[in-house]
Amino acid sequence: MIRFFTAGESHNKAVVVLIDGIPSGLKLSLEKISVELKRRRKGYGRTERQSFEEDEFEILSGVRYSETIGSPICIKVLNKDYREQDFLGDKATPALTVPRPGHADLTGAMKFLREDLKDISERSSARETVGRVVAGAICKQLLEQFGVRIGSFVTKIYRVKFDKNYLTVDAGMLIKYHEAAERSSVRFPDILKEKKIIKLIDNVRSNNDTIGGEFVVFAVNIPVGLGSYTQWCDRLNALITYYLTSIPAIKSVEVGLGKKYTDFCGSQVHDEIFYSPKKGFYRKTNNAGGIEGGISNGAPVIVSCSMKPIPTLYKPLKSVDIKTKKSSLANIVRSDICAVASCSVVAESMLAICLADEFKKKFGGDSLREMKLNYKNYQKCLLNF
Ligand code: EPS
Repeated sequence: MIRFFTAGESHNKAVVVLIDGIPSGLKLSLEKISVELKRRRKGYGRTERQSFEEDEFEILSGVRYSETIGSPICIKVLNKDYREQDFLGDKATPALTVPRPGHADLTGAMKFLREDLKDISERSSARETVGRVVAGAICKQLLEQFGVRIGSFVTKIYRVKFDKNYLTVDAGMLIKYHEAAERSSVRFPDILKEKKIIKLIDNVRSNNDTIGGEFVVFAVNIPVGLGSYTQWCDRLNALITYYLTSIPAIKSVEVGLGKKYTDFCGSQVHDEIFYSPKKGFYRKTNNAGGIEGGISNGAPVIVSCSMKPIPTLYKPLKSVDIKTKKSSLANIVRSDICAVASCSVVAESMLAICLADEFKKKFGGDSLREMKLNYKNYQKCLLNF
């Protein structure tokens, strides 16, 4: 099993991630981890925090001479915006007492019985996702060993939409959209709409508001057989949805055609099955998003996520002071205007972690060598199916 936990607050010394279950013998590229962290920081509409954070990281355990050894991997990512006065010595900064609607401030303070909302916001901040991106970068490297590639592209920012059909069996097409997104400052694959989106973000910024959007995250070269229908908690669609909705601000996840399935009759939407001795069983369409009966069917796994507008607003909403109980405007703190681009990178990481765990369950093994042998054997079984 591959599991991970993060620890750390947004302005404390560091965010730490502990990843357990990565098999031994995986050569780790630190450069690839840095690249993923850099991708997370990018995106037009983010705050100055992302321009000065360097996400310098240090491996504390589980790796020797750049190779995993099977023990838990612990990695620390430094916060350049460390605010010592908020964490050490006697309380030096005034308490924040007016919760932001839509954020964890009020529910968190009531749950943990805290009087300073910073106790909540410091940990519930999306800064925590740097830890997920580090874990995801390692899982991506594990999946690469099996030819799996993960990518994403933004499909909607506020009301500007990417209108091409992305539900395809053509891995090359998905990678093309991903690569176009990589060249865009908002990770939007239709370059003709980029200027419009930038203008939109500028307008929203001048109105002191925020906007959300949608993005697609996908994985290609996934073998048949990950996940299972035999137990509710093993269904691959359920697991992927769980991993992705755990990302702050994600409000919905749709597999394949998602809620659009309801616009059609069954005969119009189910992906018909074909066979050729060369390809084996295959489909020409991919409305299922690569998953049938809770099991991967060999087509690209395609999932769409929606992200709400960030609730930290320069135009604060009505709220109530938790100390005085008087009506008040929410606390104003630094905020992103639009973070959909970064969120898509975090989603790639979460999908990578989920799929790496499924690979481990299906192909087992404490070492990469063992895992590869099991993978090859299963491919042989399928040839004779
Ligand atoms: C974030 C860091 C945070 C926020 C943002 C995401 O930094 P700071 O609070 O210093 O500005 O910019 O957090 C949120 C959007 C949120 O709602 O918590 C990051 O590194 O991603």
